[in-house]
Amino acid sequence: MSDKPLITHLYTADPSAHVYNGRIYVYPSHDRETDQPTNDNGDQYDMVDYHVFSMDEVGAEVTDHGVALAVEDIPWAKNQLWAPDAAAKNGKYYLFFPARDHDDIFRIGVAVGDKPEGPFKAEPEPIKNSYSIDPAVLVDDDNAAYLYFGGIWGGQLQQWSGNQHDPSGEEPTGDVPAIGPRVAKLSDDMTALAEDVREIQILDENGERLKADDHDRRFFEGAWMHKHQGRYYLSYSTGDTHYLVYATADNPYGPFTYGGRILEPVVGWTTHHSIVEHQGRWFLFHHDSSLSGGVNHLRCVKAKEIFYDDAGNILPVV
Ligand code: FUB
Repeated sequence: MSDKPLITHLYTADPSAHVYNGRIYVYPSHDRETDQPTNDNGDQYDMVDYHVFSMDEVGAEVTDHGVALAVEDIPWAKNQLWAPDAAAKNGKYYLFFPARDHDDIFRIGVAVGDKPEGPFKAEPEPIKNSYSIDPAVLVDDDNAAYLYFGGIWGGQLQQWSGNQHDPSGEEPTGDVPAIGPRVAKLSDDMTALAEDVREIQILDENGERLKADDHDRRFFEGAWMHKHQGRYYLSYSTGDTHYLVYATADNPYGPFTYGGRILEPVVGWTTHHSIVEHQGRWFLFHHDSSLSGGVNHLRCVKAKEIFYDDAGNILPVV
């Protein structure tokens, strides 16, 4: 399978892929050149709108459906439209997205549309009690929907403990448990949380929580949830060690047990992905910075077929 970028007329990243009406839709971040400084806070990821893309299958022509949502149309958002996701339920389509609010706190918003490609109309306020970045939504087989989210460092998740905001919070170090991604069930209309936000536990092979110093395996950002043969797969980026990894559970809340690596580091600092089934084959959508010659905040979306072994382990992408 080709390793070429799927989209070359724009810089795109953080692809969330879904199949609607038999067609693959991709909801990425829209990277752009910026005067903002490059730092660990991620100021250089200075995005202002979202485009939606679609294709008949991986390798086919990609359609750019244009701007589906822009920061000026989101009353509560100030800047930094980071990694989005989409979900379909009750005949509507929902675009979930993070942005900084006017107090510079990352929150998660939702915008509603009638078609997979949008346009989407943003709710006037962020989702109440949401925080941090990188939303990913699973609509389960029983139609219950779960919002997964969170990202440390620039994504501010280390500032939230017990769902309370402490701006001085830092990533822990040592043998204490690493920070986990968050999950909450969504309301039936998909615009609110239906329960308190819970922290997800990711366990090692001995049933112990992954440690804060275990940077090769601990959660950093970019959670994605998919189901394969009835099992729940939480996959995510390890951030400063640049891996895409996964953990599995028998329910949407976990605890999840670490399973292994999916993708080794790519060109560029960030790595972020989604996993989707299309026509009986499984695909990893992800990004790297090859299109810009390695500029971290100017990325491009790619797709690769992935495979499971008989035990349900995801085989590392070669
Ligand atoms: O695209 C901005 C941020 O970079 C995303 O929210 C993170 O997951 C990382 O890919």
